[in-house]
Amino acid sequence: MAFDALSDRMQMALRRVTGRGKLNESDIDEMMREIRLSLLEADVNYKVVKEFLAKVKTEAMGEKILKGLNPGQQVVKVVHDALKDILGDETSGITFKPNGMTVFMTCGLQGAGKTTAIGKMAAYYRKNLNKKPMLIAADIYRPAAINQLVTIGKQLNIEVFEMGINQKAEVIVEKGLAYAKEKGYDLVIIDTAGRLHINEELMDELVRVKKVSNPDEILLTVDAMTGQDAVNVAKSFNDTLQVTGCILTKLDGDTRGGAALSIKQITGVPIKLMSSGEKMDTLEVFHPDRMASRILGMGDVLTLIETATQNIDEDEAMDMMEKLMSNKFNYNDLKKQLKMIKKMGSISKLLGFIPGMGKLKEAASQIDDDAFKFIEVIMDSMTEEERKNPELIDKSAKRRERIAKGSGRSVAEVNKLRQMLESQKQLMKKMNGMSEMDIRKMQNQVKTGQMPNNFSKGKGKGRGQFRIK
Ligand SMILES: Nc1nc2c(ncn2[C@@H]2O[C@H](COP(=O)(O)OP(=O)(O)OP(=O)(O)O)[C@@H](O)[C@H]2O)c(=O)[nH]1
Ligand SMILES: [Mg+2]
Repeated sequence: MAFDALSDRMQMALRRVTGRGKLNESDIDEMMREIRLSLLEADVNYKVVKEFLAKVKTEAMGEKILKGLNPGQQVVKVVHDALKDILGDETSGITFKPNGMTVFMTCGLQGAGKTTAIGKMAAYYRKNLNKKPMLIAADIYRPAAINQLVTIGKQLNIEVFEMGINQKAEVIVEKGLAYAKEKGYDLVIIDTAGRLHINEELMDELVRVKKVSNPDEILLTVDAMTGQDAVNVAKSFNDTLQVTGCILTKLDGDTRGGAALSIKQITGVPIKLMSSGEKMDTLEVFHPDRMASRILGMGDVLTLIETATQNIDEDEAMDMMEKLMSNKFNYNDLKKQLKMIKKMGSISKLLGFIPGMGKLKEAASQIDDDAFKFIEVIMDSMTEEERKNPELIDKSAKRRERIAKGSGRSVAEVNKLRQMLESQKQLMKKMNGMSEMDIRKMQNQVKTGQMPNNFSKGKGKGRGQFRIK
């Protein structure tokens, strides 16, 4: 997974200070040394590293911190905020025209993931904003490039405007836009040719495409795997085209983090979207605060909830949350939950979002669909009363035997399932700092699109435990 090494080292550095009642300057210096190494190793630009450390140092050494309660946790918050700042501070939205046709133009190096990201954006905004997208194939240097976009369009059932490779890119774009307008499309995304290196001729072509299309967004795709080299590339694209945002791609790969952590600070171009897979539904809005939390192992409950609400009925999800919190969770709920998980995607991906669960990710990636099946079979062989009142099963060995027999599974497996229910409850106890009102508040913010980005210190003794305010 992306940023694993960075994340591990940062967490190690923080462990030096979290949970400590008192901190002196040398504790902080040692932590800073480790953070510095972990950032440089992740190929973060040295200027960014320097600024980052200066910021952490000033804040962490502040009088308030050293005299305050739980200084360790306060330092974690300082590091989190500094990391969030270099990632871009606030979430940068994508601009849509209030009425009429919005136009996005893409640019980027060869193979950075432009064409793939175009398909993903079209699918994402169709699903989430009800847009009617059309794509324009203006990469005229390889016939295969047009075929690739056409294939993606077919797969998503989205129209692709193309005129082969014998017209100039700007001519295709001009005609494409006129066609889209006539057809009533309200989002047009232009695919452009990739460059191996920055090259004046092709840059000029992009300038001409920009001129005829007057795009609302000029999105630079940046391969997260390329480290801080990506920053120089971004700089030259930005100098010529005044890029409005970045799409960070291939975050599913084993990237170290250099590009993600350097690009905003050095070029001023915000990362707006991130893509983490070859499938068409792997695009997400980039939230600097959540990314910072993820890197520091603070989990990402909000993204989890957003993913959940995108794919399942919101009321059902909140109902489930409330049940989990109230400790009334039973087998019927577990059944529903498994169904939801199946709808949302892999369990390991979801676990990565929950605080403290990062380490379980790998274990969970081994859970396969077959395991789900046997769990379901066992639950099917419970009576409705048993499903509603798990303690009936806990209390009676006879019931457990009957259930095992009825499902054709072993008693040990039945017991495994009981443990699973229990661990779900335990998991949620970890989040028990949230009252029902907080949950509702959060739910509303998720609904209205304004996410809370403020983490507050937990009251617990645990190291670096943060709760959503
Ligand atoms: N794993 C992974 N692969 C990706 C991602 N985005 C794109 N790819 C793959 O990267 C390769 C290049 O992607 P394209 O979308 O064709 O890149 P491009 O920028 O359009 O390339 P050119 O048109 O040649 O300039 C393809 O094999 C994609 O499947 C991603 O987020 N994760
Ligand atoms: Mg392409």
